[in-house]
Amino acid sequence: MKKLSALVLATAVIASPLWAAIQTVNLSVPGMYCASCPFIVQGAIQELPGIQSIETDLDTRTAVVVFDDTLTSIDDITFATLSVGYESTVIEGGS
Ligand SMILES: [Cu+2]
Repeated sequence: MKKLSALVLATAVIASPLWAAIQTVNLSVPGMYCASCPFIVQGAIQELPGIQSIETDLDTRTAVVVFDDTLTSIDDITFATLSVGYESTVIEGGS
């Protein structure tokens, strides 16, 4: 088990420069209702590794996150928003 995780880690380190991909995800964050909500959501996402940019929009209650998918996943991002009290879901049809 220890040997396997070391191998996986080594593979990930070697592989990242080759397959590093910058992805954009559009999220619906219906729980944002006041001016400070977007900042709380942004702050939570910002803690994750590989985040390139975050744009939140209170009017449409959405967040557009640009991230390095070798460092962070969409699941990580939605978990981060949930951890500060905002459920978020991927908007279908987003880039
Ligand atoms: Cu608020």
